[in-house]
Amino acid sequence: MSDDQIPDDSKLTTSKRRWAAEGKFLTGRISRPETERLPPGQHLVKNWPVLDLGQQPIISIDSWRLEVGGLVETPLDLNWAAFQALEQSATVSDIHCVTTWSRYDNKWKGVSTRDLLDLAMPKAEAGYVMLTSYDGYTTNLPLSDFAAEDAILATAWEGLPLTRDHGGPMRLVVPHLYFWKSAKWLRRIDLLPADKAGFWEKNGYHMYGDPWREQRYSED
Ligand SMILES: Nc1nc2c(c(=O)[nH]1)N[C@H]1C(S)=C(S)[C@@H](COP(=O)(O)O)O[C@H]1N2
Ligand SMILES: [Mo]
Repeated sequence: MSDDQIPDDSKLTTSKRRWAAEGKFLTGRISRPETERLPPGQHLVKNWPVLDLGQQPIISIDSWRLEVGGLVETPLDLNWAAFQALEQSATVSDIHCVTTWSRYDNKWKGVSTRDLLDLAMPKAEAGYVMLTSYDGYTTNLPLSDFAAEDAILATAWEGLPLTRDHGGPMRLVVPHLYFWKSAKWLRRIDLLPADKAGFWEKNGYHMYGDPWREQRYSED
């Protein structure tokens, strides 16, 4: 068999190469000097407060699913075993909540959003992401921010399984945006052509939510 035969998966290979070549992943993260570590209007806490809509869903590992749909070449419907079989990553990042608390140096383990996107392969028209959680919560962000280098689909915090109150068994962590973008109990990721408001965004929170520009509310 010769090397120059076109493989069966040529379509996937081509689109994966195109996705990588576009370098979309590289545009989302702005690195900031250490002196600006604490964003304006924030104060540091040592504990980790719990904030949500008040209903903390109980999701057994057996029934857990993560779906990825919308503008992707390969829609995904992963069960827990399939998710655990993906490459596992570790990150350390700061939390900035719009209610003014920040918490430094949180150690996360899970699947990087980039590794998940490498599987699903966003189409060229995909520019935004809508996240939907098991409690009915939704939130939106640009694809390039979702794909930030340190964004992670976290299953562990400080070496222990993520507890239910903080979004276990799996939550998103996008550290460079206010923490309301980091959906707990994540169940579905949809790639969209245009931005669409999620739960808090429909209720007056900012569509983007950059802590360093204090984008707390839509008028900020
Ligand atoms: N599914 C879901 N995710 C959510 C929320 C929610 O109500 N439901 N609240 C958001 C808000 S407003 C914040 S500040 C953080 C809080 O995460 P924590 O409780 O782990 O601190 O989760 C975000 N993710
Ligand atoms: Mo929040």
